[in-house]
Amino acid sequence: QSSPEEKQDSLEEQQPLKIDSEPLVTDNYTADPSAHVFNGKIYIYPSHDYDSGIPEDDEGSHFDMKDYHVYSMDSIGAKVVDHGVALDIKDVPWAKRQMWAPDAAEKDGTYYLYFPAKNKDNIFKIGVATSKNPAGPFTALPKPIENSFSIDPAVFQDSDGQYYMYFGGIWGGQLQRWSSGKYVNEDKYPADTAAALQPKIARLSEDMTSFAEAPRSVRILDKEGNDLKVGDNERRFFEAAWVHKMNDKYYLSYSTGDTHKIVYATSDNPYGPFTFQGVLLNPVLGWTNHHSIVKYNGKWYLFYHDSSLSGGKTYLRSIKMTELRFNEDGSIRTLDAMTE
Ligand code: FUB
Repeated sequence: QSSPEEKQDSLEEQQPLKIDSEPLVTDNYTADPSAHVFNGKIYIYPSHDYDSGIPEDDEGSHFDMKDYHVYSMDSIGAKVVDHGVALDIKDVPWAKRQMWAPDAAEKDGTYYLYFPAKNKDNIFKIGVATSKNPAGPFTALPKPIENSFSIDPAVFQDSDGQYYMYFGGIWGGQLQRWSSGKYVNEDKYPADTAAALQPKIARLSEDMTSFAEAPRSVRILDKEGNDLKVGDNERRFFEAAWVHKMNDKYYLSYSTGDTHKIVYATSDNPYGPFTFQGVLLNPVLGWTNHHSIVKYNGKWYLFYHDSSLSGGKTYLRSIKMTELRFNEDGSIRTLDAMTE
């Protein structure tokens, strides 16, 4: 029998698990997959990449997406069905460009598609569209969610029936421009030693189309209880927040952006603070790393993307999936995707 210290050591020495999955979709470029189980099937809500010809820059202008498709699978490993265009930017009165990573939720038989896009002033806002079918087509509300900003909405339904939206992303995602509570058209970051910018959370109203409260920051702490710092690029929040709950623990996973990893932190409360735990997915081929986690028939699955199908073009990505493995203590095994 091993002592707790020895067990800890062996977990720390664990090697990453190698994964090598095939793209789920090969006739479109797809990214940022948000997966959900609705009516016993797996539905995937990804971004729809295409080559707009816009040069790459730090604001992500090359991600100039203009519609969404929804995909479904009857079960794990089943054929992936493309349900066609679920929402087109021309049908969203307030949105002008860059339909980035979406998510979806269901309540009382209505499906809600949440999506970020830039408005006429080049400011990211988060919109909602509804449908009676999880595959769409969706009808957009005429205005974005009041008090919404930045990118990457992820809606988590808690066991008590409450829904929370996590959102935000720095750099091109503009979170840094809202530090004062108002939009400032300038990219200023706190010093490297200051607390990092944090993802936001807002509980959704009963109607699912508005915030029930002002968005709050979600603190992410190290094991000593200190906020992760701006200069801690290996661990601090960049974009792509996702929350799942396992054994009464909330797992917040997110991308570290310029260090290209998906990492995770845990908490006993959906509002946090969360304590940083480790790396869930090492860098993939392409600059961005973005994922979702869903339970299906008792197993947990990671949906992610890489740029393998386009031969490494960062703005032409493909969604993939693999099983996620947990250790007995609830920690997540690190996955190593192929990078070339
Ligand atoms: O797909 C556009 C953006 O790239 C997403 O919103 C980010 O999370 C990153 O994956």
